[in-house]
Amino acid sequence: MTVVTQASPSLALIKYWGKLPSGVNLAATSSLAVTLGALHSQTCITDTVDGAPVPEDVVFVDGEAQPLDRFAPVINGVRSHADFPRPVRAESTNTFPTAAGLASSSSGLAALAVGLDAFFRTRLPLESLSSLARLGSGSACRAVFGGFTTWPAGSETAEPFLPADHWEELRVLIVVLEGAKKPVSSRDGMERTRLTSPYYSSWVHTSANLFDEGCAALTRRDIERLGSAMRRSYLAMFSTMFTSDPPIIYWLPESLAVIRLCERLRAQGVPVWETMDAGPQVKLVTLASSADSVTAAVRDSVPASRVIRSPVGGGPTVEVHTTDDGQPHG
Ligand code: 2P0
Repeated sequence: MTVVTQASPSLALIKYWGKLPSGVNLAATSSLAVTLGALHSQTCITDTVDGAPVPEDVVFVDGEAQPLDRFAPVINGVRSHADFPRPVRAESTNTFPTAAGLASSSSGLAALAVGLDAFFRTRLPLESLSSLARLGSGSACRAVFGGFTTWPAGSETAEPFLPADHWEELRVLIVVLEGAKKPVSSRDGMERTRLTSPYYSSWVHTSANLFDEGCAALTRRDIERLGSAMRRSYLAMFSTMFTSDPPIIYWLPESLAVIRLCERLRAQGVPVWETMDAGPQVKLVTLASSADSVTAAVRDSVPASRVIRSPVGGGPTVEVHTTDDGQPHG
């Protein structure tokens, strides 16, 4: 049997940055996120290669064998519920740059958890898969649900907040400035921030208010208020990174050029608000009616950029492939 799953990354509008000192990937701040329907991680899970059983778990991402540390808790967690546990081979590919601040770990780990559930026929509730995906990567707990999600501080699982069709006009323009892997992983960056930034506790405190504001604005489809809360969230998050020791600076000069462009566009009345994650890319939240003009303005301003336009995405999809006689392969 082979199972193929697809999941889209979870882009935080209000950010998770920093873990509680105990537990595994428990967030210090509540986050609110949107699913990026235009981007996908695809994961293929099987238990045989060339007709022979796989001897031990192995995971590939974009063709490269991976250390198992972040994948093993997810694989073992789902497999512990299986009637017929066996080693698996998982191959994941991304339709976008990996580990470059485009939330590839959120979609990759979510696709893995959902795929393992289908592979082992464990039929776990999505809440359990969210909790298991979190063991691999915090933001992955949001990506097992589509649409808009929340992940409360300290919670083992994310929650669906609003469906994708809540705001069909909403668009995210992903401005890709560089495809290289980030110099500091999110995991290391968060821990360094928690331990060394003098502003860390202020960030955690401020973030709680921004989360409430972001949720209320999203419910009312109020892009001005949502954009304002989003902007304060990412800038407060980066302020803790800049003030860590040593500082963490993911931005490129072009990132700032896009931020400045958004300011100019807003001054002209265009509803566009930016956010950034652990990488140099900038994501612009706008409405479908402004997407063309904003895309053109970005290309004029930063010709080396690539703009990917995304609607709000749905949840993961699963395909199960068996042999012609309906029996599992192997
Ligand atoms: C987020 N980010 O809320 C935040 C905003 C980046 C900036 O979650 O250590 O890969 O695996 O829990 O989830 C990226 O970090 O980190 C992230 P781990 P993750 O989307």
